[in-house]
Amino acid sequence: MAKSKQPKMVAANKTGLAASPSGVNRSEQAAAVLAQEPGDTLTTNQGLRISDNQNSLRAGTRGPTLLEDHILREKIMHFDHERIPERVVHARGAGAHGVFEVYKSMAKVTKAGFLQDPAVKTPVFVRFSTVAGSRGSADTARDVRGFSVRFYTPEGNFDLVGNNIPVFFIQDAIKFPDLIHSVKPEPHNEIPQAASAHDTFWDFISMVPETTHTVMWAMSDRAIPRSFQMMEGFGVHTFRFVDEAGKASFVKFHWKPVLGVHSLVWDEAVKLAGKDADFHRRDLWEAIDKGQYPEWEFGVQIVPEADEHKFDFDLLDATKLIPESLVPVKLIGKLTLNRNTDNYFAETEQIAFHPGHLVPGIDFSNDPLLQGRLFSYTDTQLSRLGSANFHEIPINRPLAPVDNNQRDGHMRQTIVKGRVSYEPNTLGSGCPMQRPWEQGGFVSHPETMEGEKLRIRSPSFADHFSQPGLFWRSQVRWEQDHIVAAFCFELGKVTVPAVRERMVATLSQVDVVLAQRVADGLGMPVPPPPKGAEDVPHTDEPKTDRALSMAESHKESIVGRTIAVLAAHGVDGKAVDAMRVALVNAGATMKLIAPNLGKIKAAGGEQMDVDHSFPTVGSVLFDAVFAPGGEQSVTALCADANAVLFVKEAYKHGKVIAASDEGLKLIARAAMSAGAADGKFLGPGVIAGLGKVVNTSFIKSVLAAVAMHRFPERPDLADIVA
Ligand code: HDE
Repeated sequence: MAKSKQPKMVAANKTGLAASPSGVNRSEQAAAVLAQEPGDTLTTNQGLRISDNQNSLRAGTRGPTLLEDHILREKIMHFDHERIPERVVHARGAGAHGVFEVYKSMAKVTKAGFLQDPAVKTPVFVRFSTVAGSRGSADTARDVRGFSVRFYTPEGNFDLVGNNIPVFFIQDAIKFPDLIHSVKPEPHNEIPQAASAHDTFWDFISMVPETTHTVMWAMSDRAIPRSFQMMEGFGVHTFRFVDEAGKASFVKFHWKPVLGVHSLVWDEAVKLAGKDADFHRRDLWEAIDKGQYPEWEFGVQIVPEADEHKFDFDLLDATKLIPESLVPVKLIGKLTLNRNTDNYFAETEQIAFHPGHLVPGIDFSNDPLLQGRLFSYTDTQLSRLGSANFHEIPINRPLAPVDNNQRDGHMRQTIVKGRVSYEPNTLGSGCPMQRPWEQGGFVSHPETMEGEKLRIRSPSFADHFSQPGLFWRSQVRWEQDHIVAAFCFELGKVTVPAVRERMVATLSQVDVVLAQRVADGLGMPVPPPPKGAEDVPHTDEPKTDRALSMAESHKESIVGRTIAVLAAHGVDGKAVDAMRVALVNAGATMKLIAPNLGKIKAAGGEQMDVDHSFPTVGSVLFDAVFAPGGEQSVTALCADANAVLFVKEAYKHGKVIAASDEGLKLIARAAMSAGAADGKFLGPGVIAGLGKVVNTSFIKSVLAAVAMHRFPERPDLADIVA
């Protein structure tokens, strides 16, 4: 019998996280939780060593199983209960650990401890999600993405539970269940999964004009990001910063991705749902695994309290953003994700975010949507995680000491000693004691309140169309084209004509050209705006705002991009190697795709490993395509329908197509098959390298083109058959 080894117990901090690569010292929490590595002896949950895990206990070799088999019963019982209810929204998510560092002290505006010292690395856990789909749905559905960040600060957990879209559909929390019921699969038949393109969603949206702004964003390519690493994050609501002296200012929170903001195109997103439903979570996992840590800069828009009423919109209205042209975003820190989870369920599934998890120096505003969220998040954790003690699950434990008089409850973990569990007390020397603001206690910002008790929407929330118009006007032509196409797709799936009509009438209040183009796509006239539309307040200032367009995003880097190289036997191996070196040095990944797995023999006789065969992948999984030369290879690929489709699709999706030497024939073959004018792909983003040698200037142009991300402005895309 093998010598039995004790299970290795790894000391971890209170969050249950083993020492992080960030070097954050959390050893003082080490005693609280032990993360475990698998040992070498199989046991029951009571530590009993198991001698046979293959056969249940039965009466005779062919007899019935005995109820006595406590080992079988324990194992099956645990298995039966291994699922918890999925989140009612944001069910599908992916998470990772990291650190946050502030650039310089923000003491002038907030006393929040983690925003004071650039030398401090605050541990974080981030969870990205889609909203509507179930846990097993596809990553690339058209949807808002959740962007939740937990800061484990010495003053307690601060959760910034945001989205990748800066505004929200509704103004008042009381409408949230209606909104979500409308977008979720319809209740009678549970169809469709993870999609807003159905009657009930558009029925609701077309009846509730305050949704228009967020709907414009949701119909843009922001709702189909290329990667979690390439999307922005927003706190959405207006919060407050409060300084040591108690002076408050309003603040909006932003996350700006270092890799820029980039998206998929719709046809790609649809195909990806089949080719790789885990496209986004895989991308995040692999980036961290490779040490290419995803980064975002933390930004704030600060508005002095005195300026609260200076805007054409209400700061408390979550359907409005503050245009960056009016209040610039100040970048104040950096978030780096540097460690994948050890266990998806224990960490990503069990983390329980809450917008009410604050630290002194950060406070709420009276946004009625935010106020409603403050009830919902604790409430939902009770049914999801099953106990009032969910804060004791390792991923939810604050680093800050937890000391109060709460005891007992389902699955209580902490054993608090002593007989005192009340306050005030003398038997426990008055402990634990409350702390005033000066000693780090949380004090709600004192705000003067007066008014009648009413169910009413403030008239300052009434302008539902100015900002959707600003968003529309700020998009470049191809972005507008994609928005029109998305509306045509979604409303085209609506079966009730009256819903389509109401929605197009709504769009006519945003922009007449938008409404006309969508109406044309749906084969209907633009209906007149609803009664009273002329009385709705409206402003066309500012005219545009650069920050609203993804076309303006920076495009200097190809980090995180994956480039497909199409090859068969006889490929120009030198070209492949030269490209591989250049891409890897620039932080990208190259994959060799061939008709079959295994190895191919290059023209020079060298063997090359194939990463994927054509039938197992598709161009949608890659950011760009390179077709190297080699007569034999190119001849084989030109005769391979999968290879030709690969190039056509990549072109149709606006991706870089590069070819050297005979590789150009494959591009020509694809262009011919795609019905391109004169049998040519016109570009931009089509890079041809002539001659046998793949030289520096060719490679440079390929890298520069990949950094541009996509070329959706290609004039011939509509004609390409792929
Ligand atoms: Fe949420 N939301 N929400 N939400 N939300 C949840 O809490 C809710 C809203 C957001 O990665 C739930 O733990 C109400 C805005 C994210 O675990 C639930 C209202 C924004 C996540 C809930 C809103 C968000 C959630 C479901 C209207 C952007 C995923 C599971 C008042 C600022 C968190 C859970 C994670 C999750 C309620 C509106 C973002 C039911 C009632 C606005 C990113 O409590």
